[in-house]
Amino acid sequence: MERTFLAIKPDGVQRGLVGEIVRRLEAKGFTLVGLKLMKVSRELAEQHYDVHREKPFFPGLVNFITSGPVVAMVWEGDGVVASARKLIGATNPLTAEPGTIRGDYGVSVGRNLIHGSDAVETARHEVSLWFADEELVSWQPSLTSWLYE
Ligand code: D4T
Repeated sequence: MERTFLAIKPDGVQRGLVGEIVRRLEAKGFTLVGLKLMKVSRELAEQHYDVHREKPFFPGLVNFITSGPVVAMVWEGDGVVASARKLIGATNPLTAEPGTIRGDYGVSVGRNLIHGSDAVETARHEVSLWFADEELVSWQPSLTSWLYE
């Protein structure tokens, strides 16, 4: 089953949106297989955002993601990588569609509430960067036959 890495950023935690964001993913039908509240180290932040290292917003991004608690999560389900990106919405919350997390709750690209892996390969890399194998729980939700044909 496909897995993705999602992280509620410090703005999402500070604004009390952890429950609402988790609720949306659960209600959609995805399965939570890993979750932890953590203070992100500068080293992990720089590794996670390595592709943006040369961008002008990189230092601000690293400062922001290390500035407060982050809720790191792994979710599982058919097509979860692309679908979670749709639930999250466009990078800039001002242009994100209403009904998406960023579209409903954000106004600024530097405070866009949540990260989601952008491809299946990236998800594999990010899950292993943020979680040890023993922190992930494989389980079969009893609702499966009501979610999948
Ligand atoms: P993440 O990686 O946080 O899920 O965001 P996206 O996948 O939607 O967008 P991204 O990789 O292009 O950007 C990563 C991260 O950088 C912040 N950012 C981005 C910023 O602060 N200023 C900017 O101009 C851009 C483009 C927001 C998300």
